Amino acid sequence: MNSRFYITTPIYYPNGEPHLGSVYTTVICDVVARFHRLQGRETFFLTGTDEHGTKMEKAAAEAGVPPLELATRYADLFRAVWAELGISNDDFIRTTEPRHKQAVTRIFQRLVDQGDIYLGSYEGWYDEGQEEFVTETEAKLNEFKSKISGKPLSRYSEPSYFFRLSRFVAPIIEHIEKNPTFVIPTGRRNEVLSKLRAGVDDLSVSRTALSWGIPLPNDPKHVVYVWIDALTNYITALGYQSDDASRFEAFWPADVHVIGKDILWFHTVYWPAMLLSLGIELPKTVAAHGWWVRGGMKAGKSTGGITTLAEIRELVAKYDLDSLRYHLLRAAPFGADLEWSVEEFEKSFNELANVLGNCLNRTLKMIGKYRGGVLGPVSHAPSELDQSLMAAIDRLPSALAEAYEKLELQQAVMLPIELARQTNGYIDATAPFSLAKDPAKAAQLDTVLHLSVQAIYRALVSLIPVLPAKALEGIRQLGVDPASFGKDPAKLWEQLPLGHKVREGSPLFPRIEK
Ligand code: ME8
Repeated sequence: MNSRFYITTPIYYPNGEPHLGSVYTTVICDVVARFHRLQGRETFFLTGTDEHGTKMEKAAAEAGVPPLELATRYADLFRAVWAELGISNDDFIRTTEPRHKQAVTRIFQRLVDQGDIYLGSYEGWYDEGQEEFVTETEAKLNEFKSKISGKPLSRYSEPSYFFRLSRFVAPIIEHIEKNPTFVIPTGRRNEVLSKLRAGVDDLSVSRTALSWGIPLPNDPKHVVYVWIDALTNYITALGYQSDDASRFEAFWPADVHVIGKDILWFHTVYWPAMLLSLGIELPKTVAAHGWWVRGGMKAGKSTGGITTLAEIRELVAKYDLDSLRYHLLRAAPFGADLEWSVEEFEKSFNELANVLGNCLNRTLKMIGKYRGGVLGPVSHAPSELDQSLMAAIDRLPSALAEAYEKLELQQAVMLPIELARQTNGYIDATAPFSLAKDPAKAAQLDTVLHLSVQAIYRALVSLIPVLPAKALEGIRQLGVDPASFGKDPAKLWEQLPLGHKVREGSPLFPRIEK
């Protein structure tokens, strides 16, 4: 396993508040980044804002402020919200920062030097919402409306520089075919492959009709069209084409770009093509998650129906942040669409309370009552039930690592809960309260208490990336100071020693008054 890990979110348009969609992607990345940090990998987690282009220019005009002012207003809000939600990003890039603009200029010049840029004229259909030119066939197919927002497409004609995307189609197909995890989930991979095989035009990469962008080094009447400007953030933030490229050397290629499926094509075709032209390695994985939908349509700023920042804040205040994080990953397998409902959220919250919280609580109570909080041995031949719980405890670290590696995130968050569920069943079946009545069964009682404590401890450790506050609170109740983990990941998976003393507990997920 590589000792470094680099993960990115898309850079969001700062033309409105963060909402459930951007929170979803960002929380996914945060959980995965925290997992890899916990495993001892040097991790770099990048997010940021995409500030140039028609969309920003228009939003600014509507708000009656210069584009940079609008961008700054919302970029600051994004930053503040990520801090409020405990997001552990290592950097936040804004595409209007000098470090980005300077590197993009150099990158563009390199594409020119490679012979991959030529001047042509663009005429065609354009999806304003997506900032994307649409082919004649596709436009016709959707009755000249946006596939995403349903709004009418616009007609454009202007001189434009083109990037020789067509040159890279064959190598990209080959790369995707040879690397089954380059695009995940598999359904998305097949989608990209069949679209690629149908043929791809060269890509218009500059605009004259737009002034809000980075001027081309070779022809400043044009500005860089948004996708080159946006996608390159993943390397400019690492210092590519700057005076200090050490981060780029250390962290590139990215382990995973997490994106919504709306921007799959750009990340799996345009971006690799640019990288191939620049002679840079391709990212290892582009992982596309599903959409939060309402009434079958993608929910969003322009399409509506998206759970707002205010609603998210209200929920976090009423319940807690960790439960929201859990729910976002628990709600559906990675890649599937999701529909928000408070009832579904409450189911996840209750699962945490009734399975995890309850398991911790009853374990602490029992060991307190029967053994003064001190962990005894497993000193008799384990029963089948004991053995099955031992095996589950042993299996969890590798099962967890595999789930995170494959980005099976619903699995990753549920595996520890399943261990707690099994432990609850084990406690029900072994009935410690009746074992306690019979002095001849003291060794059996020790075993039940021992295994229950080890199991809930392991479940909580496994949940640190998902429930950073609650898991540590539970771990402290178990009498362990999380600081004692230090930097050695092996420490995490150590079992509690005999004679270990737990503390008293209080419910991790207190019942909510309705
Ligand atoms: O596309 N469900 O920015 P953007 C799930 N700037 N995720 C959603 C969502 C929904 N309903 N709505 C938004 C851009 N998202 C470009 C990206 S990257 C080099 C440039 C999330 O502000 C999801 O991650 O429109 C999606 O990919 C992203 O927000 C789009 O954010």
